[in-house]
Amino acid sequence: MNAELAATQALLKPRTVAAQPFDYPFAIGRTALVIIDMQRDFVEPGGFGETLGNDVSLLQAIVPTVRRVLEAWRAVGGFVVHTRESHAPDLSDCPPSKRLRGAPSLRIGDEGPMGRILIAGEPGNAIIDELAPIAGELVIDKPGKGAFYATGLTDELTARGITHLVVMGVTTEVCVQTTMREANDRGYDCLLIEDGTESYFPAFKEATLAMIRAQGAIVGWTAPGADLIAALAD
Ligand code: C5J
Repeated sequence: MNAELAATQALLKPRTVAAQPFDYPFAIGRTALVIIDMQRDFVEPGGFGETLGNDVSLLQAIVPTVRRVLEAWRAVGGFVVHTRESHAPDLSDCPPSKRLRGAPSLRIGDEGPMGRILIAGEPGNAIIDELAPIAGELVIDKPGKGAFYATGLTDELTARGITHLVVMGVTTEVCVQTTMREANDRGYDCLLIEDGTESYFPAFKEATLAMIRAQGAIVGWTAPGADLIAALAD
């Protein structure tokens, strides 16, 4: 068998992850790894999240796992999508309903410790260095919490024949959960990596994991990152 044929067969080989509420079937070549909003302003000390009084060490703790899964996924030639919660500098894509809620002391578009909050191109809006996108990976700037709303994500996935999403990132109950629900309604089978997602509120993370896999995977599946990596080595 020539090398090209062997690589194609590996990408299309049926695999399973030991997941909850039952095994998650997937093929690497039909699956995108989607990393939600691992941005400096949410994750790093001194950013937007910490300024609002959140303990960012909770979010920082998942970075090694997210990186391990990302590196394993890159090593097998899987497709990667990174998202950033990000608005245009003139805020034309930020409805007042979004801007006016939250902490009145620091709103989207205000000058924060790492530049204007959630504005494209500002230092705090960047993905953290440890998880920086590389050539060939897709970066989606999203004005909503979900990665499908007002973005080209559906077209990008359809063009690549993607039917399954493996999801990591922050925060579990906001942008991660919203993206999984949007994806589920669009027909994607989604697996959430349990130790590759985090919330500023641990109880919200646990509740989200339980909601996702309830009622026979009503939104999707959950599994530890090590179990996905084991499935890639099969
Ligand atoms: C995300 C947020 N990324 N919590 N945003 O979850 O506002």
